[in-house]
Amino acid sequence: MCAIVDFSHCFDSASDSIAQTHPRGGCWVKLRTPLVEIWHRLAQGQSVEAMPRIWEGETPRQGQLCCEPNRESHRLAARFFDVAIMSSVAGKLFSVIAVVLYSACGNFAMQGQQLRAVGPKRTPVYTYQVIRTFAHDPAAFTQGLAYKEGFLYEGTGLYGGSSLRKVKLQTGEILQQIKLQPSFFGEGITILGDRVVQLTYQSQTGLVYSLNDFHLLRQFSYSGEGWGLTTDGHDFFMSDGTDEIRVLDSQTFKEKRRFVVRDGNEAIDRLNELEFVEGEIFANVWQTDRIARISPRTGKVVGWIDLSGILSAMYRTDPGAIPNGIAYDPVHKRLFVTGKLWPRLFEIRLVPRRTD
Ligand SMILES: [Ca+2]
Repeated sequence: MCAIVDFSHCFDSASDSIAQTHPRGGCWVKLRTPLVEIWHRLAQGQSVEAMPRIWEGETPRQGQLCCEPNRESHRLAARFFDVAIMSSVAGKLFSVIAVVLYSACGNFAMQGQQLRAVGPKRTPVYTYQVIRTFAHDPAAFTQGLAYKEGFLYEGTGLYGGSSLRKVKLQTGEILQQIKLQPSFFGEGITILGDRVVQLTYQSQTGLVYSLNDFHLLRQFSYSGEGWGLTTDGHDFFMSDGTDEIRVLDSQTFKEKRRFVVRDGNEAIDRLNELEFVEGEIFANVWQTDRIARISPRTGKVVGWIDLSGILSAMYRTDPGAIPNGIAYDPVHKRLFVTGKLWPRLFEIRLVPRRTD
């Protein structure tokens, strides 16, 4: 039977470790469906197994459910709705919904066996082990990161502050740098052969440089916004802030195809910085601590990486200081991650998360 439990003591916006500190080991679940729609579905007796997705460690917001992993099945059993909204004036309306939700919750719980039978298989979640840390320019608004032969290449954003850099991995020293013209907001970068390619946010302009001296070789155009960029050695793969990834011809920069990124039935949008890693595309998801591991063939999310807590909260006072930067050294199989305005860059090893 479902019960309302007050988790409000867990609400700590300064903490990234709610899931870890919660005495019952709960996890926060973000709903991709509006609360009212959930209510309708529950009222109609529909199952809700496809709605929750785990965002462990996130501070709960209005419209979220707090769930606990079912120890027997590792699936989710509904326990609670967001008590935060109950304390707000606007929460009065939601309180009414919540009562219905509470009533329906028992129904949900009774459907548990059915949900276990028909629910989607949970996508594997990985956490990380830090192998080494390196210095990173805390003023770099990182939008693109790549590695080649001992050096990092980094694209930074903001109007008037965008750049392309060559960085010494061991020290973070900027060895070479060009500034973009003030009308360009730099975005993702990638390296193919002797060229560096950099996207711009809303200027619909791509920039192609010589890797050796950052001499601008040419520009190209695309529709929509430019976010992340990577390559499999043949084509370019580009994100634009939506749930789609475009595949561009590496010579003409014309779009060859595009695909939607989905975790089960859920489209994953806000795909940001990209990196090809051992045949998969790793993608930062904007304003989260998560990296999606994506099949470039199907668009299917084959895993999640949770970077929660990798950078101490004391360095993340700026709301823009989110994870955004993935680079891979295929020779030594080293994975590097950093973020906007982060003073550290991390070499990490992925560790499957225990689901007990
Ligand atoms: Ca990258």
